[in-house]
Amino acid sequence: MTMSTDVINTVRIDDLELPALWLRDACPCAACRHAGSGQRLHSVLALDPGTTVAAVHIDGDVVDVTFVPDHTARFSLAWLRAHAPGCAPVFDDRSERARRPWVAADLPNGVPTVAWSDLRGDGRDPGGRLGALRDLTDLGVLLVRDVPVVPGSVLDVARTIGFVRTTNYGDLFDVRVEPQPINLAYTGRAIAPHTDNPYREPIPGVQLLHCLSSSANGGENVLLDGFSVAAVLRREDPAAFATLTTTRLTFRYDDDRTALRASGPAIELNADGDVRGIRWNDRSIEPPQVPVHEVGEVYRALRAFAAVLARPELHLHLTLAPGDCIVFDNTRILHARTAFADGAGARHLQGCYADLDGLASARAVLERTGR
Ligand code: OGA
Ligand code: NM2
Ligand code: ZN
Ligand code: ZN
Repeated sequence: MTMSTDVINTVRIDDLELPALWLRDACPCAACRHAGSGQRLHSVLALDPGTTVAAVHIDGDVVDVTFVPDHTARFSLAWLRAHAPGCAPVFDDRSERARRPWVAADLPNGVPTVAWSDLRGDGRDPGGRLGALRDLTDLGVLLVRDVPVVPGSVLDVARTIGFVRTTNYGDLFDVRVEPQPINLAYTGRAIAPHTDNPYREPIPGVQLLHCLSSSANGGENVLLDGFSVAAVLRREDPAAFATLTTTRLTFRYDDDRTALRASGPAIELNADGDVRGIRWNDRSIEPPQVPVHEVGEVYRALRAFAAVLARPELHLHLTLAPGDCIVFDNTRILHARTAFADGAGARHLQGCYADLDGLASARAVLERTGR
């Protein structure tokens, strides 16, 4: 089928509406886009705002478009359907809408689990790696089993899902009782549900904790889905929910060599009003810097959030054994641990951070190649 008129500003194919300027920008030819990376080879200034279409020819899945000024582009109709303006889903949507929020009862078998060899992609289950990356993305948690009980292995696990994010705590950090702790993590105290490093910008998107040895006496972990916590608050106390989405809280960490501060809402919304992130840590929150008449409501909302966090039905319990490594979305999942006292065995975890973009990329590459 060939359509030809003097000036076409918008191409219509069935229910698709494709503005000429948008089509010209999307041209995938080797003069417009670099073949290997898909990177655009010219600036937006090189796109003529007066671009129109002179002719469109459709043959099965192949759509040829001739532009004024002179250029021709060949598209796949399937690609146009998937990418047309207003039709494509947001690729990097990490909000509650694009995920699977859970409470403990939704995971009767506990945290989704993968063997270390399967996560690497050379184990017995050929679909293990993709399944694990999907679980980690959608549920926000993953337990990797049979990681060698060797210091530093946590970095190997991180490198199979992304890139290690070095911080003031190092490439990796040891979580165990220390004589001069620079963080409450390095004591035997209980730690309430929190996300790590809210005093940093950007906050590390992924956290890993690898168990090298466990204490016989306490030190159990709890995980909660912050998207579900926020949903409970939105339903039961909309005023507190609104306060926590609009109040900028400041978080702080200081030691001899370090002075970190960052601020943001405890519950972060995207432009559509969906929850996309949780920032919460009792240890590092500063007294709120808000107008005096708002102080009372902010504390009321903080208490309401903490009260939901304390609900047992949201708590997924797990006890890490040597060789277990939990991986979770640190912008969504809160983690906690009970107090412990080292006796016969001393509790020792090694942790590190990575970012969510690396995870999204690892998953997308697997989905693209089917391996
Ligand atoms: C932490 C932490 C968990 C644990 O160090 O931030 O949450 O199980 N540790 O010790
Ligand atoms: N550690 C374990 O964000 C935090 O301060 C939690 C982080 C010290 C790297 C602890
Ligand atoms: Zn082109
Ligand atoms: Zn922590």
